[in-house]
Amino acid sequence: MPGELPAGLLRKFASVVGEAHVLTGDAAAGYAVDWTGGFTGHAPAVLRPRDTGQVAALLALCADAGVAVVPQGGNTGLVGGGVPLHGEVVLSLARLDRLGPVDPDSGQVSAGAGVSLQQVADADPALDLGVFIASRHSATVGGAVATNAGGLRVLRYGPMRAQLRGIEAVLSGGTVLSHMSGLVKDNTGYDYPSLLAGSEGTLAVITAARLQLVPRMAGPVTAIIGVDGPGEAHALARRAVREAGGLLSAEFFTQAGLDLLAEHAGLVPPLRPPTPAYLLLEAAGPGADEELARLAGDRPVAVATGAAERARLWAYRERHPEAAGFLGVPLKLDVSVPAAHWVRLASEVTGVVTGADPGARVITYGHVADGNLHVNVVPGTDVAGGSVAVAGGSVADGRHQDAVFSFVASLGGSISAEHGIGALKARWLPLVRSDAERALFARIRAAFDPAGILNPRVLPR
Ligand code: 2HG
Ligand code: ZN
Repeated sequence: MPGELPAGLLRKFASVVGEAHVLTGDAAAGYAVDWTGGFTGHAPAVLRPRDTGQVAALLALCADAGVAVVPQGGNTGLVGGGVPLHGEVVLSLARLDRLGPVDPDSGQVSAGAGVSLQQVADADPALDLGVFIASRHSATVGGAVATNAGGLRVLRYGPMRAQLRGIEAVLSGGTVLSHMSGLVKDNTGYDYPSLLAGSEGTLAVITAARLQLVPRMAGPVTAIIGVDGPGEAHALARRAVREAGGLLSAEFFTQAGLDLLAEHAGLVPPLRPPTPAYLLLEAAGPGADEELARLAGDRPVAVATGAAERARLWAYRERHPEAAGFLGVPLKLDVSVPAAHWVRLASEVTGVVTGADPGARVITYGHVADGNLHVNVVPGTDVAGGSVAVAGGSVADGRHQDAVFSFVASLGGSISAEHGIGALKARWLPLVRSDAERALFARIRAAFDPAGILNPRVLPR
């Protein structure tokens, strides 16, 4: 196996965390593959610290030995940024699972990196976490901050960065940075917690976050409205943003994805007869049900108010990340464009992909109101590399990314709306970030991680 570690270093790791928390061989294998199965690497060791002090001690050892480290949370990332594709040591933050009490005055809570997003959301019955993602039961605070996770309520509450009121993190040499007081107004220099949000494990290892909770919405109403395509979905979502004061979500999916979920996951379609596309709206507060009914007009619609029925409607959208996986190992491309171009993106991207690979299967869905579209691609079988992981970790041969990302860049968009750059998109960053920007990224990175050991293959160095 490449990159085996000296026995002396493994012993030093064990002296910090205990032998039971230095995993090697088969015990480490599960940490080396991502959720999609598209990225498989090898971890010479997985280290499972219990607290910030142990993280600091381990990082100091790694920096001394020049050993590269990939921090890992719930391993729900979709771009290969949290798995050891080049023989890095995995630093699992799962055991940093301390959730503090909710401060009733500020509505804030301090959470260890390994606390799941669902645990944070459940911390106080009157409050909620603004970030709501399908993987919330496994995704953890550290990873969600490190990738600046978005999700299903960004139009209302913003991404993870917007929930952040403080951070604790460890630099690669072992220095602990802590700024957790949670002040809303605090102009005392650089806002490095915000910089760590979206840094994909390249600047420091996040060990805890101070999070602002939001009031839990009473009486949410969920509706799935049948529409004739992206144009109608977008126009209706735009109206919903303007007219429905309590709007929480506006989500899009198509019959193609629904057909897969019906066939492979047994979901009974929400509307009969089926329509080409669907818009899921969720709103809360007084009059939400009337607002959604007015927006739906005479279109086909399914409406739910009770928890179980709402969960049933949400499943059509929340299970979409699984849909393409029933056909093969999917490439997960999460792109965004200015609002004015979203309809063009959603209407044309399938043709753009099949222009590059006629055998590809494409499932699109996403967050209409914030310009984000998920393009899940299962490459055709004749593509070199096919649907298996290749060296360096990216699935297929790059032609799908080339096609989609060039199209998105031509529309003034981003090649990552919410999942990050990771290994999947590293090659294409220059499409959307200038030489000057990437050079600045590298200088910021060198300032935080002079040893160059933190997730070295992700983002420019
Ligand atoms: C979602 O919106 C997630 O469901 C995952 O961002 C998207 O799997 C994907 O491509
Ligand atoms: Zn998403």
